[in-house]
Amino acid sequence: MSVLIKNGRIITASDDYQADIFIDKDKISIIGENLSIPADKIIDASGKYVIPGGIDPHTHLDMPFMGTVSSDDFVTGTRAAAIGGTTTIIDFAIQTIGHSALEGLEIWHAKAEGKTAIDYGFHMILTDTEGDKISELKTLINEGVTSYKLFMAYPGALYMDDGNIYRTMRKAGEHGAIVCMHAENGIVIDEIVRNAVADGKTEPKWHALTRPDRMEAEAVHRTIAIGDVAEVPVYIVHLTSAAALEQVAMARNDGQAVFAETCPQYLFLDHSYYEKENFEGAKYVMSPPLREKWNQAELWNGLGTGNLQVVSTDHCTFRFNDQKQMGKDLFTQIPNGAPGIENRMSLIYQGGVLDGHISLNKFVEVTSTAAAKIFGLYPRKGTIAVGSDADVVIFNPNRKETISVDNPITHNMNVDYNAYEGFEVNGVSETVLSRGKIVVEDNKYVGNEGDGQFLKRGLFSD
Ligand code: DUC
Ligand code: ZN
Ligand code: ZN
Repeated sequence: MSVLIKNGRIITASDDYQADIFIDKDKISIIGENLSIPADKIIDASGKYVIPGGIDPHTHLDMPFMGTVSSDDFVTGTRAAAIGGTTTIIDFAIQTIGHSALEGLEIWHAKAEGKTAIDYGFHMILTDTEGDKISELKTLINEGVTSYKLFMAYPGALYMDDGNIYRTMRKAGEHGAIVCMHAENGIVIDEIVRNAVADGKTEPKWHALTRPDRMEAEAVHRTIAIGDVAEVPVYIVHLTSAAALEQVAMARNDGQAVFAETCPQYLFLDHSYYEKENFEGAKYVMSPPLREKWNQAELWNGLGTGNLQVVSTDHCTFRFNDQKQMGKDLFTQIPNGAPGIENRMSLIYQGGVLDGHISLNKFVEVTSTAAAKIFGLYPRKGTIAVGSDADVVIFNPNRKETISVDNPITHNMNVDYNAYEGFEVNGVSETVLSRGKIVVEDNKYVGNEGDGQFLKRGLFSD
């Protein structure tokens, strides 16, 4: 199959120019002006942007968590991602405590293989690296799993203490890998939660009120300090607050290899959502929680200045009508997570570019290129260049949509609410190619289960 994309405006993290693209099988083969090459399919991209497919390096599909399983699996989640203009995800495989990480990886391969609409990689959530288990890091790297997520939150579940964090970081650093951190002080938070519950505070808003931003900033600081001593690059996932961002900015100023992502929910939603009536605040129960609105300007500024490099989603869906209801009587039982995989590109274009916070090039950088570079996928993914995978999005900047669970152009996720219900976006991914195959055409999914392939990723140090 060959595809010729004509008359588009090509935007990468560094360039902005008018040209045609010839795709031969799965790669970008020629980029030039006025190409007239016979092709199986010709797409007219006049008046549209031609951008690298989005990369969402933080998703939780088909994940067992808090007594249930996230409702989007690798079929529905990656299909929705494709419709929204994302052509690569990096999901999180989990090591169960007491078990081998390789066993966990095998389980996640079985969940995803032959199911996905787009390419995918895995980070590994490590919960236990004691004794011989630490040597599994080398095997994971050989398997193309070159980044690890550790948790300072969720004691008794995913939590790892500082000693284990240091040992794991040290080994990852020796191998040239990168460590991602869920940075919230779970020990202190659990104490605050116990006090709140004892005082009869049960509604969803107490989820947020028991997880102060100071406990995020403290954990970010600790991650950076331990990472420095362990000599490993660190990546703070789902950073939410100005206080936490300040810690990242200071470390980057000092020249330390520290990176961070934020997510649309922290850029667009805020603490007031927890006040919604009829238990609707539960839709926004996620960790870390939504913050006071004033933090949003600081996060946009962080993306603009480069102290934040990536916008991911932490897509982790639980239906409102049954799964979120598990916490009807007590906020600690509400499964943590919210949807976003399908709406990220349009939201960041609207809130970032059109509302004047970031340039078009920066939009491409934070939604695609930076994640490819940090997580060992560049230049195969994350740019439009000869030899790169033909993961290409034709993005219409003049198309207006209202995000809604009832709008099939904005909601194909397997969850019964949209966190951005009623938000207007001017700018939509219309046609999406994944390794040269058209998987979305005029906003309709036209691909097949299993089009996506597992990506063995390179090392950060490379
Ligand atoms: N936070 C969430 O809200 N859900 C999944 C895991 C996490 O860290
Ligand atoms: Zn997390
Ligand atoms: Zn997460």
